[in-house]
Amino acid sequence: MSLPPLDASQFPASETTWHVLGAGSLGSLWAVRLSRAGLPVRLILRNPERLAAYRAAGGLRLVEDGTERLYPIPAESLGAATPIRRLLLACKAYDAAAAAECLAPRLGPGAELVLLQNGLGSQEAVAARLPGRRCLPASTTEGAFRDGDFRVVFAGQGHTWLGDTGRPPAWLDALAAAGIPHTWSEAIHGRLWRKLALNCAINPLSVLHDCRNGGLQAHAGEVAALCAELAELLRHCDQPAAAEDLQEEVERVIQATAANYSSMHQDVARGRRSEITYLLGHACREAERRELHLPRLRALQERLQRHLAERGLPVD
Ligand code: NAD
Ligand code: KPL
Repeated sequence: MSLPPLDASQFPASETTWHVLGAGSLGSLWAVRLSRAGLPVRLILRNPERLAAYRAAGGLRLVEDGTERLYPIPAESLGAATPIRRLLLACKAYDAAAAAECLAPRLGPGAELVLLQNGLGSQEAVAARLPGRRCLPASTTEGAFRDGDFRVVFAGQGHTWLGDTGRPPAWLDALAAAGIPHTWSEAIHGRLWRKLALNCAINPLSVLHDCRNGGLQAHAGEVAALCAELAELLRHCDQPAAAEDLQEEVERVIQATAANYSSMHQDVARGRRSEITYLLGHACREAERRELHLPRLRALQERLQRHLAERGLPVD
């Protein structure tokens, strides 16, 4: 069977085309579902070499419920000139601003972006590079991981919240039709802050104690003290709802994910850069900006930075 061509230039982009930057875990998951629903999709890959590798691979491979399928979704490289109307930015937080800057000339006024980055700080950096475009932050509990080049495993059903204070875009219905469970949220910043606080309470300690999330049950006092400082920070950042019952939720998440290694633990164990700048780094910067004295959070950041530096990983 001959596969359809993967060259995006053979499929002119339309007003409704979804461009997806980053053929990694979440980008691939979104691209496949949008494409399966009959929506026009094109992937944006880093450079012509990655594009050639993608074509050689024949498309994206997604593994769902143990079954692998190939999806020959059209792709182009970052340097292409096609205008972009809708963009899913599906890279890590530390790559987001640079990617937005590269794509700025192709994103006309009124272009809409969904920002899938975890943590906080990257969304603002992206928006600053794209004045006049609508940047919608998102927070997701879906889980996926790469286990080969252009091969992604859908690991955990979840939900995505996205939004801003404007009117919900008409294309939300298409997301639902594509099987992407989501909720429009005007309070998206509160969600992002709450997730950041959970990540700050769990991820760094899981790295420093080199344990699965459940291993933190043996360090309950340390977790509780961190939660108290994180809740104080949230209240000073005008996020009182995100501060409510934080410790209880952290304990629930530790219990529910006891057998898992946190995402930061996995990054460090594999010698990969972590998103520390946009998680604990963001929390500490905001505390400093407000002249808040949060000694445990600061000490945690210093310990984590030392730990990363000893392993030759970026500390910020
Ligand atoms: P990933 O590393 O699997 O994928 C990111 C992809 O973006 C990579 O393929 C990378 O090469 C590509 N990329 C980076 N810069 C690029 C550029 N300039 N041009 C083209 N491609 C570029 O990352 P991921 O796991 O999909 O995570 C994306 C974000 O979602 C992160 O902030 C992460 O914390 C968050 N998140 C991920 C999961 C998950 O299960 N994977 C769950 C919740 C949140
Ligand atoms: O999101 C997480 C992560 O590992 O990044 C959880 C499971 C909440 C732990 O902080």
